[in-house]
Amino acid sequence: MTKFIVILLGLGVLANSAIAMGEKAIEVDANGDGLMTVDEVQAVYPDITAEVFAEVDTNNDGALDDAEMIMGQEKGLIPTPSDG
Ligand SMILES: [Ca+2]
Ligand SMILES: [Ca+2]
Repeated sequence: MTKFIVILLGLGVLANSAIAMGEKAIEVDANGDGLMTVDEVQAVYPDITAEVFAEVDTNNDGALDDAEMIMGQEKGLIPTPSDG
């Protein structure tokens, strides 16, 4: 029974962090189309240059999807919410 509760708590932590990432993506994605253009990114992170944006935009379609955004944050190219 205790083990079952621990598993439930673990799932809860995972779900919360996933929701937190989703909220951040929505915040940057001003028009809600699921992609973050350079204008949308710079509105939230004015320090992101076109060069940095292009580096994060690994498939070169001119916009960042959630996977590219998370990868950019993991590389330290895009500030994460915890950076303040
Ligand atoms: Ca958008
Ligand atoms: Ca892209």
